[in-house]
Amino acid sequence: MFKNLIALSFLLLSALYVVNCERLPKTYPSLERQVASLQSELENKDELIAMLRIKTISEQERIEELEKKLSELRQSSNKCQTSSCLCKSTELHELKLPGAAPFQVSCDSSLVDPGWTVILRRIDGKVDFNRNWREYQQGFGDLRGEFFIGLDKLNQITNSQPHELYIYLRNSNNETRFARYDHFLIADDNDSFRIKSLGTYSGDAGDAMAAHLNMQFSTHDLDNDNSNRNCADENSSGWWFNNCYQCNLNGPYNSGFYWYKWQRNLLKFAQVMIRPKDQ
Ligand SMILES: [Ca+2]
Repeated sequence: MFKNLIALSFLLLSALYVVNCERLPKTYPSLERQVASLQSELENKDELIAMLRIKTISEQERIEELEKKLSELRQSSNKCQTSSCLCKSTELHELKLPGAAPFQVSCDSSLVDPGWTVILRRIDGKVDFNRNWREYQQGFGDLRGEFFIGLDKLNQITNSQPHELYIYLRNSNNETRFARYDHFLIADDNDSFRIKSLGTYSGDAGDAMAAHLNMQFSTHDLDNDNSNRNCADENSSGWWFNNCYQCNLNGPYNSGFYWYKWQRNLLKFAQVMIRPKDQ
């Protein structure tokens, strides 16, 4: 619109000049200055429009970038709240995995660093760990005290995304050790919840789980061990027995609760935890 007005003005002035140039010789320099001024103004407006166009494109890019960040934050927040203990400090949390009914888990951020889901805890021997196959499959105990999460849940969680494993131990002298494995994966019921992977070991407790890698789970009523005997029955607990064990964190609290790679004495406390690996 503004351009059209300028152009129209220019035409009118030109026409006036043609018609009146002889009659208005004294006004000619003045008109010429006005035309030059209007042309200059027009050029300035063109520059302004070009600048505004650039600014608009830049703002659009910024909006797209912010929308992308918001979407990432939403995804991350969703992950935090549903599929693991990440972003949860302590206590209980309802875990939701794709294709599975939600269930409660115990979260821990106090022993090591944040975001761990506790899968096994031994504190005082109040809970009986001499259980049959069905009980180990479903889990048992008290999430705020001693418990085992259950083999079905271990299978579901470790298959939902890659997980690491952290085993925290304490003896009767209050000394602590740990064993960490960077890729923990448990098979399903059809493969008797075999330890399919432990990943790489690190820690100061010794790699006692190595003897149990690739072993299926055994209970007194389902012997999957590598021994001629029934390790679960002899040791009053379910575990991934081989022939029979280098560690048994489900063993009787006062007589069979061991991690031999550290010591031959009984343990006093154990907490086994898993957490999604950094992608
Ligand atoms: Ca056997």
